[in-house]
Amino acid sequence: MEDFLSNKTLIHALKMISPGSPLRQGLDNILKAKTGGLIVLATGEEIMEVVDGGFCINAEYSPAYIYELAKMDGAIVLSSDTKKILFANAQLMPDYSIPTSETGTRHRTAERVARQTGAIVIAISQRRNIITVYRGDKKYALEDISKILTKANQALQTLEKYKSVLDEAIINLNALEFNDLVTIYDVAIVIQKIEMVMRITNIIEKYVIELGQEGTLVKMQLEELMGTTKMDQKLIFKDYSKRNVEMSEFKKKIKTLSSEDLLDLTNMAKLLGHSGFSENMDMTIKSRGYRILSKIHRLPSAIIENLVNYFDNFQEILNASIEELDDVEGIGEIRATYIKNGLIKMKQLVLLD
Ligand code: 3AT
Ligand code: 3AT
Ligand code: MN
Repeated sequence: MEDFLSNKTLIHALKMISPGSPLRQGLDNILKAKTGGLIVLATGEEIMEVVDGGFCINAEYSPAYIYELAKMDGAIVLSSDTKKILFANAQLMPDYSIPTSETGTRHRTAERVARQTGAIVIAISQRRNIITVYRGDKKYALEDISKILTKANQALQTLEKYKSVLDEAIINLNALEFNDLVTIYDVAIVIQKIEMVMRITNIIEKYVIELGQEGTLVKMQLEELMGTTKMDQKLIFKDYSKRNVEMSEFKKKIKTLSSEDLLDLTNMAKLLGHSGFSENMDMTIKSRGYRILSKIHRLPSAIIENLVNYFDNFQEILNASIEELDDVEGIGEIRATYIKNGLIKMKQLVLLD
């Protein structure tokens, strides 16, 4: 069931019924009243092919109305934006040849209607106290908010650990870059740690969606912990990848690595376009300078681009005189001095770390 996490359409459904939404309030009312319920979000006219009988309600949606209507047998049909109650006490008649793994008639019907129409269908079990969401051939049983919160907080703790390991690796990379001592190995470590942080972040983002309003704190902590990680990934890629590798390709491939393959640093080197032979991992490599230059306050990215293209690598930029910097397009004497001083100051700070 957990594979819903990779399913965009189900994520959209979960957003609609996340805590705080009017629909969720209605579902919680029905859950408490123990009447059970079967709710369909009508995608369009085609949903009417499986709806038979019932009352045409055509009223504004409210959590109280839907609770009253759930006392009746049958299904409730809502508009796809959940703003209107279209029908109640309706009989759903999906194609009975569609397979279903459920047992009770309510849940069998829900699964079949979802498969047949692609609509979001929600079954609230009368006795088992569970809300199940169906869409296409995916289904997901909503978990208790407190359980998800616990999981989210555990994941945040893991993220915190990963992030502090990443921070150390980046501090180390800073020092190596200023001293011209970077090896492919050092870059690979940072790339690996960033990916580990990204993976746990993705998990927490899914929890945040499911938590809705209850997830505000988790979301804030997540953003705080993530900091500039996404940007760092992009800049490190620009600093060290071979010219023939695209960032989009790199991102696609690193996401699909198994957790074992992620542990092998030679794979990180390969993803950047390097040979990845283990005997080459200690070879020194030069940064282009994007990442460090972007730390100079208010230096426009167009200027960074010109600098990187004019000089061969970051060491040359670092060692360039003000006059040499002045020769770069878009850089006059004032800006050249500003860049030079910025780099000197950063070098002092980095060597203190
Ligand atoms: P009550 O008057 O409420 O007992 P009803 O005609 O309103 O009967 P419900 O929709 O409440 O019927 O369904 C009650 C149960 O009957 C639910 C389900 O276990 C069983 N049931 C309904 N339709 C079928 C069916 N086609 N095949 C097997 N069991 C069915
Ligand atoms: P519970 O977990 O018992 O709530 P269930 O899947 O076991 O659900 P039941 O057979 O007990 O389902 O049926 C419960 C009610 O579900 C009966 C009826 O009000 C509604 N229901 C079942 N099938 C349909 C259908 N095809 N269309 C509309 N409502 C239905
Ligand atoms: Mn039942």
